[in-house]
Amino acid sequence: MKHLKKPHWQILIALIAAVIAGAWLRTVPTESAVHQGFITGSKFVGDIFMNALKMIIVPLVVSSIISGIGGVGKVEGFARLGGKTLLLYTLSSLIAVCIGLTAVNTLKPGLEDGKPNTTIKAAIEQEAANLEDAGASKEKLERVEQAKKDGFAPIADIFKRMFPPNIILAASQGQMLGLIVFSILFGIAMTRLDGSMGQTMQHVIQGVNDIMITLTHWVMLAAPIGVFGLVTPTIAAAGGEIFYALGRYFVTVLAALATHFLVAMPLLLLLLARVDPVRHFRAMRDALLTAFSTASSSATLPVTMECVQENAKVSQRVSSFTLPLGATVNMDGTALYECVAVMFIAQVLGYDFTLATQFSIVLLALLTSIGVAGVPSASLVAIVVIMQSVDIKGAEAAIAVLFSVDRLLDMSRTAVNVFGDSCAAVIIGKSEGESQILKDESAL
Ligand code: DAS
Repeated sequence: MKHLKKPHWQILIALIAAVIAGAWLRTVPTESAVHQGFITGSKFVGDIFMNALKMIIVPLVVSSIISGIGGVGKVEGFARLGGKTLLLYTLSSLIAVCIGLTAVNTLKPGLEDGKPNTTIKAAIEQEAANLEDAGASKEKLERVEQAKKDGFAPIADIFKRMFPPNIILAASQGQMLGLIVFSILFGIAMTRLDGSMGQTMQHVIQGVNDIMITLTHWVMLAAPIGVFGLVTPTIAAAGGEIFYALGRYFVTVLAALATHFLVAMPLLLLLLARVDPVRHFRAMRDALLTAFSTASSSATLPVTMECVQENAKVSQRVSSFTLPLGATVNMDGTALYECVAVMFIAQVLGYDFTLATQFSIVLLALLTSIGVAGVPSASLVAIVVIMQSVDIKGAEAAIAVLFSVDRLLDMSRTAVNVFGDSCAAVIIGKSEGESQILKDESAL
């Protein structure tokens, strides 16, 4: 029973319970009081858990980056860290997109006997026909528009977001990039304080960070209940018919994500960090389960930082820089997903893309994944941008169809996003000579 003390076992049991409860709810009439009560209660609990995670993000990330950079000290050390991080993020995302492109060209989920899948084509045309109707697709389009506002920023905006005019507003809007840049600049300036003032500031900031880590532990105590509340409504709502038609698409995305998660990233860990990938999977269990349950890299960030620092033993100096940046701009699972989704829709609508067009989709998936926010379903908007860039007509209608089965895929790709960030932290930590990484068996 000692295992049950470890959060990941409790979260795993909560996930299984949520799947069972969700499946049972699908047999209960949706208008019944039982169904309504159960869903309302689950969403209430799930929202509170998500809010509690989000509540600690800003003070944790800001204090962690500032005190982490205080530890780096010299600017050149920091420039080296930054260069390695960006190089590694680009490499891992590129590998992910290539895996996605290979999978969608091999499995061809958008084709049936070599021809465009008529069921899905009809669903997209139906959505397109509904566009002027105030019905379902309008509401879905509004969700896409909302996601555009919250979840995706074109590349040009990325650089503008790095220097927000109001840092408090950026914090309140969860604009992590501006916060990260501000924290880095603040940390570097703090290292220039002389003598006792500099040390006092470093102690204060480190103290705030330690307090925030304690709060993260407290929030994670509620993880099993929160996870149950988040996942049950998802399982209960998952529509059957559209799932069947999109089955091969679903399998293609999951197969590609699994390849990146179980093959590509472990290989990078072995080749670049010479660490045992199994030990890293064990270290990251809580964060992976939280990412899967919340479908939000940002909300999971406090848990990711806790797992990387306390289980994998990567220094705060490295993890406090690489992880918040990764949760914002490094999304391997998302980049892979965008590539598969765009190619899938192109297959369904009968487009036959040349290698050059497919290469541009790879590049666009890589670049747009930088702008995707770490919130649920944020990448759907990036997919619209890519489709419009390669002249696929009816992108919004296609998204509205994908939206209906997106949640479970979003949960999966978010877990891959978080795992990719954690692998980068380990690889960079090892390259910085941190020999204690993944050595402490008791922490796994
Ligand atoms: N859900 C997003 C995240 O939090 C990723 C996505 O929408 O693709 O990472």
